[in-house]
Amino acid sequence: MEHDNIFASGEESTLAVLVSLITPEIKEHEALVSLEELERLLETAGGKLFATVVQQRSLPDGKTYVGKGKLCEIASLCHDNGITLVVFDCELSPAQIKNIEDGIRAEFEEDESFDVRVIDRSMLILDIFALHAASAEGKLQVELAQIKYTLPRLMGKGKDMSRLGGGIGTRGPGESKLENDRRQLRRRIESLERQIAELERARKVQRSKRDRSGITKVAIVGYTNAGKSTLLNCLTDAGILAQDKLFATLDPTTRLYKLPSGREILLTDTVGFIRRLPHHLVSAFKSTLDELRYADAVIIVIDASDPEAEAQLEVTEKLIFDLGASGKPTIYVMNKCDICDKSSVLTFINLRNSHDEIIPVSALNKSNISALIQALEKLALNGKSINIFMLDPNDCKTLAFLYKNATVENVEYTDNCVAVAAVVDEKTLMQVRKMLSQSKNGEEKKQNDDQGSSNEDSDKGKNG
Ligand SMILES: Nc1nc2c(ncn2[C@@H]2O[C@H](COP(=O)(O)OP(=O)(O)OP(=O)(O)O)[C@@H](O)[C@H]2O)c(=O)[nH]1
Ligand SMILES: [Mg+2]
Repeated sequence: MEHDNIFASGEESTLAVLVSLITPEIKEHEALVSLEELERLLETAGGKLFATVVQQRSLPDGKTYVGKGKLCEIASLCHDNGITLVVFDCELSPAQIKNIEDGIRAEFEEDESFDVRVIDRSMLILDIFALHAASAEGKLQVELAQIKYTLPRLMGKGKDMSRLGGGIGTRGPGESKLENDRRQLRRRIESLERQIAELERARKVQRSKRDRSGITKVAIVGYTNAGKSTLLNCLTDAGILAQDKLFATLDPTTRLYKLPSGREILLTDTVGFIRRLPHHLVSAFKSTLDELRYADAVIIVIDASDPEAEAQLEVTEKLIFDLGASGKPTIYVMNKCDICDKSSVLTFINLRNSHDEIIPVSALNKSNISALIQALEKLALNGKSINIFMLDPNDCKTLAFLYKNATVENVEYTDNCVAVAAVVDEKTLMQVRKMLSQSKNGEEKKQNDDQGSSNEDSDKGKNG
C-alpha cells in the first residue's frame, strides 16, 4: 500500500483549527490536556495549529457536536484565514462529520472555492499510523483499521471521495483502494483479514519456538513517546528508530538480552498507547499486541518528566487490562529522570503500592540502568529461586533429580560434600528438601546403626 504524503515534497504544513468541548463529563483540565495532545498528534501528522476553539456545554450537540454559534465561529475562522482542516478532539459519527462540513460550508455558500475537511481524533491517529507503518504486517493492519473506520464516514459523499489520499486524515488506502463500491470494499476487507491471519500464523510459530526455549519474555509497554524504544536500544543496541514523535514505533522488535548472570531474557518493544485509542486500531493490531498478552512479564515505561505521567500510567494500565494482559509481574520504569524534578518522582513512588518495583532511570543517559538490570535478573528467574544444595558425595539420586527438574548452574566438589547451585521452582524446591532430609535421616540412621554395631562389637570384645 502506498502512502501519499503531501508534506514529503516540502510543501508547507497544513494549518488546522482544533475543536474541543468542556462538559460535566469532560472536565476542563482533561479537555485541555487532551487538546495539547491533539496538537502534538497534528504536528506528527505534518500539520500545524492555527487556533483552538473550546466550548463549554452541558452536552455535546447530537448533530454538530458544538452549538450552532460555535460552528459559525469556526466557519468564519476558516474562511477568513484560508484554513482547510478542522480536527475535533472526540470521536464523531459519520452523520456528525457530514452535518459539520455542510454547516461550515453553508455559512459561505456564495464562495464556491470554500471547502473545509472535518476529521476527528481517531482519524488523525489512524493517519499517523498510516504514515509510520513500515512492515507489511503494519501496513495491512493500518489499512484494515482505516477502511473499517473511514469507510462509513466517506460513503455516499460523492465528490468528497476524490479527497482520499490527499492530506491529513485521508492518508493510507488511496483512492483506487477505496472505490465507492461496497462489494469491492468488503472483498478488500476479507483479503486484508486473510493476509493478516496468515502473518499471524507465522507470528504464532515464532512465538511457540520462543516458548519452547523457556526463556522469560518481557514486553516493554507504555504511553507513546515515553522512551520504550530508547530503553530497548540502551539495553541491547537494537538500533530502533527513537524519535520525539508520537507513534514512532508500530512494529514490535524482539531482542535477546544476556544478563550479567548469564541468564537470558527476550525483550520486546511495542506500539505505544494513548488516550482514546480508536478501537478499530486496537483490534486490527491484535496480532502485534498479542506480544504483550503472551509475555511472561512487563516493563511499563513512564515519562516521569511529563506532568501527566500519573494519568498516562492509568491509560496504559487500563489498556493492558482491556487486552487481557494484566496481572503479570511488572517493573515500572520512571524514565527521563535526567530532565525531571526528583521530588515528583518520589511523590509518584509513594503513591504506588509498596510491593511494586519502581525504578527511576534515564534511558537516554543510561543512568541507573544497573538497578533495572537487577530487577530483570529477578524476572528472569520467573518465579523460581536460586538455591545452593549441599549434597552427600554419594547422593547421586538427588543430583540426578536436580539435573532433570532444575537448571543446574554450578557444581563444586569438596572433600565431604557437593555444593550444587540450581534455579528451582517452588514445587521442585520442596521435593529436593524432602529428598535431602530423607537422605540425611537415612545417613544418620546408618551412622547410628554403624555406631550401634561397633558398640556391640566392643561390648562383645569386652565381654569376650
Ligand atoms: N531527556 C530524555 N529523553 C529521552 C529519554 N528516553 C527517551 N527520550 C526521548 O524521548 C523521545 C521518545 O523516545 P522513544 O524511545 O522513541 O519513545 P517510545 O516510547 O518508543 O515512543 P513511540 O514508539 O512513539 O510510542 C525521543 O526523543 C527520545 O530521545 C530519557 O531518558 N531522557
Ligand atoms: Mg518507540
